[in-house]
Amino acid sequence: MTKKPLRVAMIGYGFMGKAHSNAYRKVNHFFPELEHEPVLQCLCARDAEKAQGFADVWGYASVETDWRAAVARDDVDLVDIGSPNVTHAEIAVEAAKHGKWVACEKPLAMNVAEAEAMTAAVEAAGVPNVVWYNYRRVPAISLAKQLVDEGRIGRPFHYRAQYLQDWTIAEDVPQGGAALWRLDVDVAGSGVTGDLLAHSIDTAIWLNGPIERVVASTETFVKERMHQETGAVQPVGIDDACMFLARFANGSMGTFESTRYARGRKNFNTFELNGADGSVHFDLEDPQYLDFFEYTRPATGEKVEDHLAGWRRIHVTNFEHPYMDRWWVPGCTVGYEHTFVHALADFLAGVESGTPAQPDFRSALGTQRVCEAVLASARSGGWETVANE
Ligand code: SOE
Repeated sequence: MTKKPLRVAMIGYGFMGKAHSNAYRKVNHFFPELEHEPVLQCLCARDAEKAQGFADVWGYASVETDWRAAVARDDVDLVDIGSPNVTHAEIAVEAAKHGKWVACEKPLAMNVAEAEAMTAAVEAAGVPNVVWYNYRRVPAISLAKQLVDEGRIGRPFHYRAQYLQDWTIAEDVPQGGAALWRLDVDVAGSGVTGDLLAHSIDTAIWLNGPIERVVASTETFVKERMHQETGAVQPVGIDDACMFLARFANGSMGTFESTRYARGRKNFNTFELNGADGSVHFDLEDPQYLDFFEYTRPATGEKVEDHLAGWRRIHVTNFEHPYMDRWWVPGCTVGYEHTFVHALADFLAGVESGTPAQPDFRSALGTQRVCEAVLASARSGGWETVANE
């Protein structure tokens, strides 16, 4: 099949620039039926030398140092925003105006106002759009979604999520600048709420439906840090830790906790959903497994109440499991980078079939609304209603 070239302008060469570039390079090898073929057309970043270095390693055909030039190019079809959060809105809106497809790293924006403007822009332009909430594409998490859709959880009662890291405990970690912009509120928008809980919220909404109300508490443990770019010691404006309670539209209750101060936890992203008929549990530090407790067999309604009742540990590597027929033989695992390949494959397949893959900008706007309600509640101390559509 002759493929349609999809010429990509990648904005940013950090952690996500690498993760996305890897997906563009691999996707056609493992999803050969796709009609599109990503072409690494242009890498855009402010530092020309570093941008060229990255472009050389990954095979980008050219380099731009001004994102406005990159998004205006006639030889670019898709703009991928992998630069810090503060840049997302302006680039996305401009890219949409130029009729480009837009892929944006999470969280969609600094706040709801920006996310609304971005969503309006891509929808007005009618351009394909996607947000890289990659964890939906962990095979075990996709399997959890399948179990929910198959009715194996039944009436949901509880959803609990944790997202824990430990890399900002030292007081001499600066804020701002390369690799550390996540600590600078003017660049990141918020701390763990937008960076980590946004993932947990996206997964939760996907598995358990809309969140209606939240009550939250946040803490900033280290109050001042040196800013890497100015050398000045400045107040820290981000939330270092956040916990919140949630009420879902389906009547279930949720608890969410996130911090960058959980010593020993590197990327500990877990959730558990408990329903009348079953439960699922997932832990990203053990990502090949999904734990499932079956109480009611959906086909027969039979209750599993005998001496064999118990949690089942599913090694999610069989051909029957989501995405796993694309990779190796059963028992061989896939990892973090594959989630981006899956996300890209679903995005392209969605455009090609006419049924857009999720999460698109509108879906990510929903997550942004929950984040904003969480931060508002942390300030007010009371329950906040999520401004769902
Ligand atoms: C933060 O440390 C971070 O890199 C997030 O920004 C990513 O979204 C997350 O997946 C891994 O952790």
